[in-house]
Amino acid sequence: MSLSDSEIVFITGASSGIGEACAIKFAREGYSLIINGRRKDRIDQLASKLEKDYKVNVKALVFDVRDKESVNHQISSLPEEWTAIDILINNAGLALGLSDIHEGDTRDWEQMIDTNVKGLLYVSKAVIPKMISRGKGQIINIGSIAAKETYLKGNVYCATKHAVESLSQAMRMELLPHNIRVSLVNPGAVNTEFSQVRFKGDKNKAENVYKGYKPLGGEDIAECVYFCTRLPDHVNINDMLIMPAAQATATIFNKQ
Ligand code: NDP
Ligand code: 8X3
Repeated sequence: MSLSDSEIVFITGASSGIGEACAIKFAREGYSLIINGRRKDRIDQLASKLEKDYKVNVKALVFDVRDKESVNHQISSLPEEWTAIDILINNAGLALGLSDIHEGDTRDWEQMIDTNVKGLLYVSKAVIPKMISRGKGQIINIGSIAAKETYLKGNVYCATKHAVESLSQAMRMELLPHNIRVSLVNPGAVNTEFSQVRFKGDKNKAENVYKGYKPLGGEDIAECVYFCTRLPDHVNINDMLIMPAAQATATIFNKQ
């Protein structure tokens, strides 16, 4: 399908987990994709796979969402035919560490705040003007159960996701006159690279998070994100919370 005949979806953090699953879902449905992540090898590999398997148009954009200049440069340098972005999925994000606030590593705090909050803002600010000029668009922000609850030792990560919830509300209000729909999609436990990143490569700790119950997979969240985008134009999902059936709250699980 040519670029002008398909909608364009831009997914940040598509090199693994939920973002990658969204990329595969939207490619399967025939969308053109702009995929982002820092790991160039992963992003290039995914771009080739999507082009080959689904015969879709893919643009790989390797940048760090924390780097404002890079975000602006990469998005403003998109070839004209790639600039009409219909759907932005702000997914890039991470948790680092799990510790009481007085024992937290300030570098971890900075990276979480810079990625989950400031990165989301930089990308959104670079993409929204064209949506406004086209009079349409949709933004899906990936929040978390951590946007709804604060749990012990989750302090700064939870705060960043609460900020994502607040920013989603702000975007929904301020972009309303411009016909831009904004959804917040909040997953509970999803088995991705999330815990490997949080525990800095400690495999045992990471695997333990998903033991004794069936967690969500990235593809479960991709289905929900896709659902938000396929509703009629007069319908918007403001806020969605998706949990494994075996998880009631951020910390209460039915583990066998
Ligand atoms: P993964 O670690 O599998 O994926 C995270 C993605 O974000 C990767 O593609 C990573 O790519 C990208 N990323 C991280 N930092 C940056 C950065 N600075 N610039 C660009 N890309 C970046 O985890 P998930 O798929 O689980 O996480 C995706 C989102 O879902 C996050 O926002 C997370 O907070 C949220 N979430 C996850 C849950 C879970 O249980 N897994 C539950 C609720 C929400 P790269 O390293 O190549 O840059
Ligand atoms: C990721 C899920 O519960 O670790 O956002 O915060 S949790």
